[in-house]
Amino acid sequence: MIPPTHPRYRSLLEREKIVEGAREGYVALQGLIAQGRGECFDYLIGEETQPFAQKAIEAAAAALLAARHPVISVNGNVAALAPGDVVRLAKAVPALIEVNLFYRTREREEKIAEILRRHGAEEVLGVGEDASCTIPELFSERRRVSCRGIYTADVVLVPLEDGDRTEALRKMGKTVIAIDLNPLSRTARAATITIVDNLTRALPRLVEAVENLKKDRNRIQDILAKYNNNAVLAEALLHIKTRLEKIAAEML
Ligand code: PTJ
Repeated sequence: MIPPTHPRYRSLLEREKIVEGAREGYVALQGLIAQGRGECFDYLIGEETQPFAQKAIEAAAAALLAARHPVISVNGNVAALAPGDVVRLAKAVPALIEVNLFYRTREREEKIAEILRRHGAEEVLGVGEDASCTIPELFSERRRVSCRGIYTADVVLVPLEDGDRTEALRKMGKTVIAIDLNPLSRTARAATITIVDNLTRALPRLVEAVENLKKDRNRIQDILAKYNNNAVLAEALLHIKTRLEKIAAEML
């Protein structure tokens, strides 16, 4: 039991969720490593949603609402950390939900779909035979996708992703929204919109941004036209640099 008064309560709780998911067999063991890498970047960012992330969240909301066929891709870590927020977002947009795994097994797919259904998802794509379309030029198991989902989507939200698939989806002409705490990752650089934030903070804010923008749809095109992903990534790196310089100066 982690006491709620612990200064790193939230982070430790999230770590436990990932460990529990691995024990239950739906989080890949590599997901433990991914979580550790994320924690490290979260430390550097300051464990708070920063203005560059909020800017990307607004743009992501605009892209999702402007989409003809938006899909949210879910892997093991996302299912462990934020299944309820994924379903809330899917309902708010509305968007389809698809399970898409790097370390694919039928058992993991089914367990993840079951978790999403338990959190209110009506339909979960990408499980078993449903993943019968292929993303060209992609060689991992992620290449198999639902023909009704990611394959035909125009906008795909990929929280915690690998760079190869982001690049392959971009080559197919899709808008890719990534949530990745590492602003240097290939995913972060290849995505159309990168939210450099913890998925557990970003998703509730994204739901809120979608709800607000739905009431003011006239702003959608303007937000998208003004958005510059490279500038957002540069802001994230400069934020880390300035923050570290400040902390170092305080130590001297
Ligand atoms: O469930 P599967 O089989 O699809 O596998 C999922 C993982 C995450 C294991 C797989 O996609 C993978 O190996 O990912 P990577 O290459 O380790 O990349 C994960 C990225 O997510 C890294 O850049 C981390 O910094 C970032 N990350 C980790 N936890 C979070 C995060 N970003 C946002 N929020 C987090 N909580």
